Amino acid sequence: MNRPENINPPLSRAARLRGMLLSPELEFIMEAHNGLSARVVEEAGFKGIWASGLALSAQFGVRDNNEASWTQVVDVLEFMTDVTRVPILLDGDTGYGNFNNMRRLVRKLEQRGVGGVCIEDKLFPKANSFIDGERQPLADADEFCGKIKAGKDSQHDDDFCIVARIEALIAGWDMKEALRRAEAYRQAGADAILIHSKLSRPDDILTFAREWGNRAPVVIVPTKYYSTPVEMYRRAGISMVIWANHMIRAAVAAMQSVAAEVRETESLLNVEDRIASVNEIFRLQGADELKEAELRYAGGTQGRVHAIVLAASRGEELDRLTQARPKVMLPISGKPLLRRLVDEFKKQGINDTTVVAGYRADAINIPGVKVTVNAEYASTGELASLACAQADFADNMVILYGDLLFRSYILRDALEHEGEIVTVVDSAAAAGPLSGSPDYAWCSAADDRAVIDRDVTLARIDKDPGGGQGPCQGRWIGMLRVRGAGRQWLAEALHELKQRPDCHALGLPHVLNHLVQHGRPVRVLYINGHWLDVNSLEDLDRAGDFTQGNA
Ligand code: SPV
Ligand code: MG
Repeated sequence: MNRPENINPPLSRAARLRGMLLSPELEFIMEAHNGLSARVVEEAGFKGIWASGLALSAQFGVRDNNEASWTQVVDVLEFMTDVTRVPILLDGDTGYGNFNNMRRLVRKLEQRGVGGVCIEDKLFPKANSFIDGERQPLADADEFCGKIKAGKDSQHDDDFCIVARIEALIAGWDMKEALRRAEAYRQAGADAILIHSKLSRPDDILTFAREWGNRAPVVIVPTKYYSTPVEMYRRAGISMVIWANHMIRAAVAAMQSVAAEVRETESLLNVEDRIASVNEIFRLQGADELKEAELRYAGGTQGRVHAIVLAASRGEELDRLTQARPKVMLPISGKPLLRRLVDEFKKQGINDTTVVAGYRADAINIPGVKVTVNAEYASTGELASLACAQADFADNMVILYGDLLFRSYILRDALEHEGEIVTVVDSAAAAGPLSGSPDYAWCSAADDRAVIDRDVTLARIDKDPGGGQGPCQGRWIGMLRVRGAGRQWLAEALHELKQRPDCHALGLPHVLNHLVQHGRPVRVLYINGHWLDVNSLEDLDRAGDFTQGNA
């Protein structure tokens, strides 16, 4: 297929690094030492990154003497290239060995998307140029030329850049030696020359640039002569400036200041506003992208189940026990009912829970649940409570009363059921009579405990045991599972029922009957005991036994 002429493939990072070295503009790259700092540097607008040997060793907490292995360095580079698009120039020290190590280094760097490497003409293991520089031995120039050639011969991408760094001025040699080496390295194939100086003024650098006369791009590191205006470098025809260690130094200063202050004041108050927010860290980590990916690949929130717990009522029958708290906060064997429910949810991987509270909503203090209040709880039923949670409706949810206790398999089976709307019906309760105000259920077929997964649907739910046709098939336990189209059916039912003048008095059974009447298949999952709800003091005793495994 012909490519339209005006569309070019994006340039590789190596090509962009090469472009910066060759451009007539003065270019700047900034140090970074891990994925996060690389991202910060790119966001600040730098067109390239210096993966500094000093900063990389420092972030490991080791010295800049090749104490970190080259593969450890390359592993960090992978994190850096993963989160950025701009080219990275690695400070490859001496190439971590001889010509052969250099060949392997170049291949590995290309594989990880690094745009180029800078090697310096010292001996392995090297030391930082600013520590006793003049006592540092230089590499033999011929041997170093072999290393450059070996690197160039092993690169696959023609644009991969090898920058040769001259340490002659650092090691106490003269300008002549620096120029002699620069020319030899250029002839060996170096794409640019980095001339390093530890003077506090740029004199050496400017002399070198003048004598060099642009035979190959010149790169500088003005760590020591930082007060020089960059305009001087422009005029001197310098190609690229490396700000070589300023991210690691900024991080260290900030960490020292915050650590000291928090240690001293035993408080976070003074530091909170001057450090990055947790949300900013999430942003830099790319949390939003993961959310989008979930939508694309995991069906968004479809995979996640949201629990909605109706817990607005006081539980009057429990009298003084519920004076200061709603029923769901009553402790059963030392643990509030709602806490037990949330623990059951977690067992099934449900981590999103909305509780619709009403009576003494303020007393609901279970961590990790969202509390929504039905302010009209005293004069409305469950339909109104459910409507309060409508904003949290999900494609996959379970809706249940807050006073339920059940064995874990009941929720698990409800979640595994494939129906769009599934009611859990206890067939053991069909024999009745039942205490409390049970919801009797009439179903398309009775529970045949010999057959698993029969396609049974709900016909009606009623508080009156004579409210359906013939004897009921069981009791709805107050658990409803909704998924896929079921969510829409439920929303429509709520909308239609809210138009009724008696809507304030309607409960969940009305919603289920409405769905059935409108031809929606409300499926039945039969169980046989293993649950209870808490309505009376008697129930409370039984609940204690239940949670201790005696019921
Ligand atoms: C580095 O950043 O590790 C460098 C530059 O090599 S310097 O520390 O200035 O030598
Ligand atoms: Mg270095």
